[in-house]
Amino acid sequence: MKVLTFSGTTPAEALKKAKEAVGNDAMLIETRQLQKKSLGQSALYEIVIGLDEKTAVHQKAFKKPLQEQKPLAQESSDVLFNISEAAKQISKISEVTQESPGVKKIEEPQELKEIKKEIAKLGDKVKVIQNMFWDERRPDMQAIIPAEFSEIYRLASQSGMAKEHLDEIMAMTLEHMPLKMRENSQTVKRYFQTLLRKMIPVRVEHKLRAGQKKVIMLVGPTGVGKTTSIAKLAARYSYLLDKKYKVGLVVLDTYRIGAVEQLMQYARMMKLGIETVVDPPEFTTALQSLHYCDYILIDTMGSSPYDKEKIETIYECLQGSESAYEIDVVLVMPSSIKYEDLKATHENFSSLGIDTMMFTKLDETRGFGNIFSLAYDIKVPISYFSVGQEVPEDLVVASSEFLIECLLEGFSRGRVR
Ligand SMILES: Nc1nc2c(ncn2[C@@H]2O[C@H](COP(=O)(O)OP(=O)(O)OP(=O)(O)O)[C@@H](O)[C@H]2O)c(=O)[nH]1
Ligand SMILES: [Mg+2]
Repeated sequence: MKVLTFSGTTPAEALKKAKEAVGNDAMLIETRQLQKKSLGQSALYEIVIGLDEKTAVHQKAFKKPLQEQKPLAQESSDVLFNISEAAKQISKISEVTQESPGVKKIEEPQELKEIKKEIAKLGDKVKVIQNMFWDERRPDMQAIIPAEFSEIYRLASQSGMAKEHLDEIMAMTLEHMPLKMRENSQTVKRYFQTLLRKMIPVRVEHKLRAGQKKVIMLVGPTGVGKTTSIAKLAARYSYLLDKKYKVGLVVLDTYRIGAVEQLMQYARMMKLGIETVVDPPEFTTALQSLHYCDYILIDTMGSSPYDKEKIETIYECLQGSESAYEIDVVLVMPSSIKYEDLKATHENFSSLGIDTMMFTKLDETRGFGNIFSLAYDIKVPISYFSVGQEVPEDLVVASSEFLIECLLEGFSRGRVR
C-alpha cells in the first residue's frame, strides 16, 4: 500500500486535494491538526491516505448497481414473518432519527457536514476491505452488497444466524431501505437492527389478574439450567416484583434423588411449598395441594432430546392432569448450540406443546444468531433469558432489543437491566 499525505486549511480541503490526486478509491488512515487557527494564522490540517491498486479492483466487485442484484428467493413469501411488511414499516425510522419534537436542532455548518459525509464514506470503504478477510470464499450475497452494508453483513454472519435467513433479510433491506438511510454504515446498522427486532417473537410478562393462577413447566435437555431457572423465577414472583405472589414448586423427576434435593433447598430458603411427583397419576394431586398458590412452577427431569421415554412421562402428566389449570410449557435450551441443533431439540420436545422458549447460558456464548434464527423460523415466542449462575439476579425477561443488541454487539453484563 502506498501512503500519501495532503494538507489544507480544513480537513475538507485536504480531502479534496487527495481526491483530485488519487480519485475515490483511497482509504483515509488519519486526520491530524498540524496548526491551530490563531490571530493572523489559519489552521493547517493533514490527512494520511492509503492507496492500494488491488483494493480499488476489489471494491468494484462489491459495488454492482442495485438493478444487478439477484431477485428475491421465491420462498420469501412463505417466511413466517412478513419481512417485507416489516421492512416497509420501519422505513419510518428515518423520521425517528431526525430531531425529536421540542428539541431545537443546532444546524451544523455545511462544511462540517460534508467532511462528516466524506469521512463516513471513506470509513465504509475501510470496512469493506476489513470485511473481505473474514470469509475468503465470499458467498454470493456478499459479492453484491454495497460497501455500507458489508459490516452489518459480517456481524450477522458471524453471529450464527442461518445463512438463508441473513441473505433473505439483507435482500429485503436492500429493496426497502429508504435511500437517505443508505448513506453510511451507521444508519444501515440502525435500520437493520430495527428490522431484526421486529422479527423476534417475544412473550411479554403480564401481571396476574385477580384470582388468576399460572402454572409454568420447564422442560428441556439435561443440564441446561432448568432447576436454576425455576429457582430464579420462584424468587422473582415471590419477592422481586411490585406484587408479591404465592409460589409453589413441583418436582417431576422420577429418576434422580439429587434433582429433588436441589429444588428442596431453594424451596427451604425461600419458604415455598414443594411437592414431588414420582409417577404421572400423582401430578394432579400435587397441583391440587398447591391450590393456594398464584404461581406453580414445575421442574422436570432433563431428557436427551432423543430420550422418548422421559418425554413420554412428562406428556402423560400433562395429558392426565385433571386440574383446571392451563399449563404453560417452556422449552429451556442453551444458547451455545447451533441453530440446527436448537431446531432438532425443539422438534423432539414439540409433542409437549411448547408455549414459549427460554435460552440459558448467554454469558457463555458469543453469537446469538442461532437464537434469532430459531425464533424467526418456528415463531415460538421467547419468554426469558438466563445470563449466569447467580440466583435470582441472572434472569432477564426476554425482549427483542436485548437479543438483537447481544447479536450485533455481543453479550455484556452491562446490558442486563
Ligand atoms: N454460566 C451459566 N451457567 C448456568 C446458567 N444456568 C444454569 N447454569 C449452570 O448449569 C448447571 C446445570 O444447571 P441445572 O439448573 O441443574 O440444570 P438442569 O437443566 O436442571 O439439569 P438436569 O436437571 O440435570 O437436567 C449448574 O451448574 C448451573 O449453575 C447460565 O445462565 N449461565
Ligand atoms: Mg434439574
